[in-house]
Amino acid sequence: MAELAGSLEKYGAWRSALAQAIVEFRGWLQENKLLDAEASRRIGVAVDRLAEDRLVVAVVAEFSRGKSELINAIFFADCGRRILPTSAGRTTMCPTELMYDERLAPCIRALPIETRARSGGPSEFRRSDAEWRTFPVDAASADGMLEAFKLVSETMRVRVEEAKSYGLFDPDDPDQQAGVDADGTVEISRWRHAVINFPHPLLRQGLVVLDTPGLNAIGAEPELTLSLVPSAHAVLFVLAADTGLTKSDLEMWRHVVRDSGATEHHIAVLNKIDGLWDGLKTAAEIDAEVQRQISLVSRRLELDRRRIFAVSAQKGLVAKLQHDAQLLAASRLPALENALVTMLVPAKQEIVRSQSLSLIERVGEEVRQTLAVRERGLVEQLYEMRSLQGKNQGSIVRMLQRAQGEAAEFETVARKVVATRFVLNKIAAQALAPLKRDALREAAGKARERMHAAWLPTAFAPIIAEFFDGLRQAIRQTNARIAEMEKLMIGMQGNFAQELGWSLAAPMTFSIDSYLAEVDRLQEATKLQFGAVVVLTRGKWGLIERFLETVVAKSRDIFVAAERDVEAWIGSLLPPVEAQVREQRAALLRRAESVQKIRDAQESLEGRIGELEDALRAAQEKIEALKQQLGRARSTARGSGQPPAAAADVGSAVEHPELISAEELGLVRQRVSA
Ligand SMILES: Nc1nc2c(ncn2[C@@H]2O[C@H](COP(=O)(O)OP(=O)(O)O)[C@@H](O)[C@H]2O)c(=O)[nH]1
Ligand SMILES: [Mg+2]
Repeated sequence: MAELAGSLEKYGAWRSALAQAIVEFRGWLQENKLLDAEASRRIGVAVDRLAEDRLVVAVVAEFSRGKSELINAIFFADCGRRILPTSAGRTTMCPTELMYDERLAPCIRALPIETRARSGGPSEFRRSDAEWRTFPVDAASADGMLEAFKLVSETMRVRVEEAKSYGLFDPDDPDQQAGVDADGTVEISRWRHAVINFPHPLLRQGLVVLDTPGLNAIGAEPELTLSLVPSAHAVLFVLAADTGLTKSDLEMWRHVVRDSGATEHHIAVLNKIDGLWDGLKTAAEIDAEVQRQISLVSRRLELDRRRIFAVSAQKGLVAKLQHDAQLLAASRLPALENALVTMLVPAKQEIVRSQSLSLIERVGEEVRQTLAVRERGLVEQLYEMRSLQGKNQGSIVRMLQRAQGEAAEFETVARKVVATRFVLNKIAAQALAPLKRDALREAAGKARERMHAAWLPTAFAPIIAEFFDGLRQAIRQTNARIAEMEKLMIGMQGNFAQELGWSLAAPMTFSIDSYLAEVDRLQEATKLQFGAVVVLTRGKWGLIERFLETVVAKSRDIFVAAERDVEAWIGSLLPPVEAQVREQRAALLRRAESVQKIRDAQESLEGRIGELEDALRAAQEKIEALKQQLGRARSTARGSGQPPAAAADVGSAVEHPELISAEELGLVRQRVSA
């Protein structure tokens, strides 16, 4: 689709220009020896995030509503043919992600269904390559692609017991009973999850399309409903005009889509409106019928009708393949595509923009302060040197003594930083402990044990509620430690402001409250899901266990992310202070040394003053250059500026200046009192 392609392409170009501008900024900082390890790490994270940025569209529906056809029509019509197989039967048996990771050759990676007999969801298996089967595909040939995609819909016949062990067979379900052959086997999907790596232009731009199977299959894989669908940037829920809104459609809408997140991300699609086309009806009559159906869907789904699009995916695809503009208009596909573009790109771009800007400002502010300390030091030295002009040896000696005195005083400041680091490390360990895997594993183990002991499904709800209460409590504990660290830093900075006149940027205000909200959301989803699981599985322990596992895995994801954020925040506390200490120490050293040289008549006062003037000019030029660097990065982020000049090739070999060590503390003193 030209609109989406254009929009994604622009967004992609903006992202890479921004990454380039940030890399250039880092290069400049590095060249000028203004890059500390922490800033370098933060910049690295931001650049990686820009490169890996993905936009996920999930397509959710009961089978045969036309999901695959819709994906073909919206995203892949330019392949010149139907790429995802469609048929009247249950084609898409396993959740399928279409994406492109350029580090891999075009291929299909599929997770065998047998992994369902073991614990862990697809995302856990995703991390271990060995579990996946990889099939290369010939991306250059459309036939090859179609053949390859058929692989995803492969099925196999297994004995009922085996299907049961995968949680795919319910003897109480008459439909499933009817599927059992005379030889006691049933048909199941061969694969549990598939990832198609395919170098299509849209996918290259970071689009990921998730095609999901119908309610039965989706219900058996809680990860889809708890994780993949809620994290999608757009969810298309597909209905078909010929079947209307069935009970299972409604169930799917409620449990999988509506309860999974914000309505801003949801679109309902009423597909197959070509079934209403009738040579005997006028266009107005057909439109009235379409509008009537939209109203009905809007009422039943409780969804704003502006979020409902009636289309014919099939006619849309045919129209695109045959370049038939009239048919395309009749398919009403373009209106849906426009809505998708508006929903997807601008919101995502805004988030990425504000994250990048806040990084640029933060790093810029830290460097600006370092340079300000340098400038002030040089100004003071110059002033001192100029005051020595025409003075006798006695005053020079006195000045040396003063410089030595200040260096010694400074030593106590540097010691305070080391002491603070020590205390900080201790609190940091306490802050991170509640988020550790072990703590979570223990809580999960307890919940599982209690559920086993209780056995009655009615007793499960309070146990799960307690599990979530425990998660919230852990997050609050961490927050309390975070507040302590913040206080510690503010106290230390207040000291420095008083004693040394340093103005340091206050630590970034930080809490992991957002993760509390995520726990709440997960609990809500769990509650709704759990009802369905208890009903669907009719007390089957294996399925409940799998469901619980997914809840635990999802909780772990929340905690892992929280832990990472907390670690990054802690890591950002001291480096700016340490950079100032380093800068100040260097200034004191220079100063004492130059007075010493003048005392020993190794250097003329005039020569030294000249040097200091040069150094001051250089520092001021750097401050100016920093402003320009920041301005350029900012305007690239805002999307207004020119793309940065030639990409500076900045490797990862960043010099990491050492933090202040205890040995270093004595050094200043030694050097100046020599
Ligand atoms: N008449 C009509 N049939 C469609 C349309 N979209 C899909 N179909 C048919 O519906 C059946 C199921 O489509 P498919 O995309 O495989 O559905 P899925 O199971 O939701 O992925 C196939 O036979 C398609 O040809 C449409 O817009 N109009
Ligand atoms: Mg399908």
